[in-house]
Amino acid sequence: MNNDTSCNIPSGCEIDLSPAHAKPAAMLYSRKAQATDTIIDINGVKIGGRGFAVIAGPCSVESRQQLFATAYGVHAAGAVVFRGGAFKPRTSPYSFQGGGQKALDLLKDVNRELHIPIITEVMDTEDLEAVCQSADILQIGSRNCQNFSLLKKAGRTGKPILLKRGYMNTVDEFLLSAEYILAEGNPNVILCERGIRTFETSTRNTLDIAAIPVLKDRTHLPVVVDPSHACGHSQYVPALAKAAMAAGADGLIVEVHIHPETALCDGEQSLSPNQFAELMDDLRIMAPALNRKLA
Ligand SMILES: [Mn+2]
Repeated sequence: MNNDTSCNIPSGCEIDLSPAHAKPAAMLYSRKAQATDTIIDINGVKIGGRGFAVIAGPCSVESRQQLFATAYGVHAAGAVVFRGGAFKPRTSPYSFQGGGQKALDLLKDVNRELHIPIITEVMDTEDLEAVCQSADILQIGSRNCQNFSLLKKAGRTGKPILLKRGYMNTVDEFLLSAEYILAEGNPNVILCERGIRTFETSTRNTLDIAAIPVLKDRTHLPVVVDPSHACGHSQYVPALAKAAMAAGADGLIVEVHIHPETALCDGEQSLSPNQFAELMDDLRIMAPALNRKLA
């Protein structure tokens, strides 16, 4: 038996062991790095600061008719950014996976007609270029909150990014995911609390309302809330949306469908355009008491 392991092994190391970025004196997301709130400007639509920005639209792009009818409805009610999924991270491989490039083209058409900024999810680095062509804001979903290669590459596009909290991620982990984007030189990160997984089953997830003041304390980045995925039932969405505003969120992202009962995805948690308009009316009444201004 030969115990001499040093024989014939060359010395030195050909692997670069240094991290891609030198650690800053303070985390870029922190109030120490920047005391004042970040305000992200998307073609004149501001997210962060005193304004309260509401993003709305269907879970998925299904057809031109569905998309435009919903877009006109939410736009008239005061939504300032339009959402719609083209690439869907579905739990089952046998569920509708999204309309892909055709859906992206329809979103671009909505943007041209209504001059409303578009947000849509990017699931894969290979779709980044196509999504950047149609979207004003890239959404990184809950399941990809710790997909670090996607975070880095999406960060490098320079596009504003709405990062959803992973449903099993602590606030610290969530902030470090945001740091990945910031470290790429992209300061335009919007954080989104969308519910975490707990033992409770009467709602789809548990909206972590406390995460809003915690995040506002620890970071200068804007914080929006997704009450739709947090609870999973449309009848609870308005209450959670109002709680989010009261707790200090900078905005909402809400699922709205022209016909929730026939939606291909997340219909049970989608508001109709009329229900959405009622919610906006309530938020408009609440805002001055909270020193907020509905954008
Ligand atoms: Mn959805």
